[in-house]
Amino acid sequence: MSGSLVLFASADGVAELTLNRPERLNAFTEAMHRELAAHLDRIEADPSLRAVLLTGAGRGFCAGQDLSERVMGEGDVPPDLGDTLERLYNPLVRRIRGLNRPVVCAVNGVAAGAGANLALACDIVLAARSAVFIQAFCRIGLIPDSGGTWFLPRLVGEARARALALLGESVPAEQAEAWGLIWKAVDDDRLLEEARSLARSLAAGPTRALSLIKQALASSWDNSLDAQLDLERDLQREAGRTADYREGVRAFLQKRPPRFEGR
Ligand code: T3D
Repeated sequence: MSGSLVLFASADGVAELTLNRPERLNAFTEAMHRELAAHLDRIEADPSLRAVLLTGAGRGFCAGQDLSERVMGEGDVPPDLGDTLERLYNPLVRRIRGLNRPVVCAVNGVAAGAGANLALACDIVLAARSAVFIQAFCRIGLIPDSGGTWFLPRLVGEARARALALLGESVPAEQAEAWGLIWKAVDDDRLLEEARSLARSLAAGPTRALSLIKQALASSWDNSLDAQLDLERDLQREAGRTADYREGVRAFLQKRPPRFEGR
């Protein structure tokens, strides 16, 4: 492991990133954003890292923006939060959504504010049964950011999205699973093991097809059925030209597990 505010480790094709300010429930500082961005640069540049696992150190996953960086005295000019979203949070969410390999999130404890929405930006979210998700923004006079107003209605529907955003109540992991906010709630002591095993199996998958799947799903919300059918045609054409597709068909016919190489 290296780094300090975000730990990086890799094994079996999986890059594991651990937000590491446990005494502040891994709340984001600018420095932590910078470290996370540098790790994502490194992952993007290394094709042998075929899946990413994101988690948090200690009892929380991430409590969103570190509010001690936002203290204002009477008469101070308020910080430009549009600027911090533009420079830090929005690029992070865009990178995770657009990363050409799957991202698994293991929510080990409370995920609040931008921390909750960072988790929702990942492709597959597992959460410890003791974890909770909080759209904490309205508690401090803000609106859900980092994609919250986009993810919530799409994942849980309009009625729940409105209540979650307007009330800022805690949603326990099992409720989050039942509502479709996340993939699965798992026993606390099994979380990392299950998330690692899932990430390893994704890392051994047909990486280019998995990336094309992400691309297709990302476009589906804005496309008509006609446009989406056209996109599926184009992306499937691309998938059909990969070595992994060739291997997948051969393995099926030879009744053996496929050995995908991510190309
Ligand atoms: O600003 C911009 O650039 C715009 C972008 C904004 C994005 C955002 O994320 S805005 C939302 C910011 N986050 C919050 O409002 C959540 C604040 N935290 C909480 O509400 C609670 O801590 C939790 C509900 C997450 C957890 O509660 P609990 O009781 O389990 O823990 P705690 O005792 O509140 O927190 C433990 C420690 O972490 C505590 O420090 P202490 O007293 O032990 O020295 C607490 O102050 C610290 N902590 C928790 N969250 C933050 C934090 N310190 C700084 N910033 C935090 N966000």
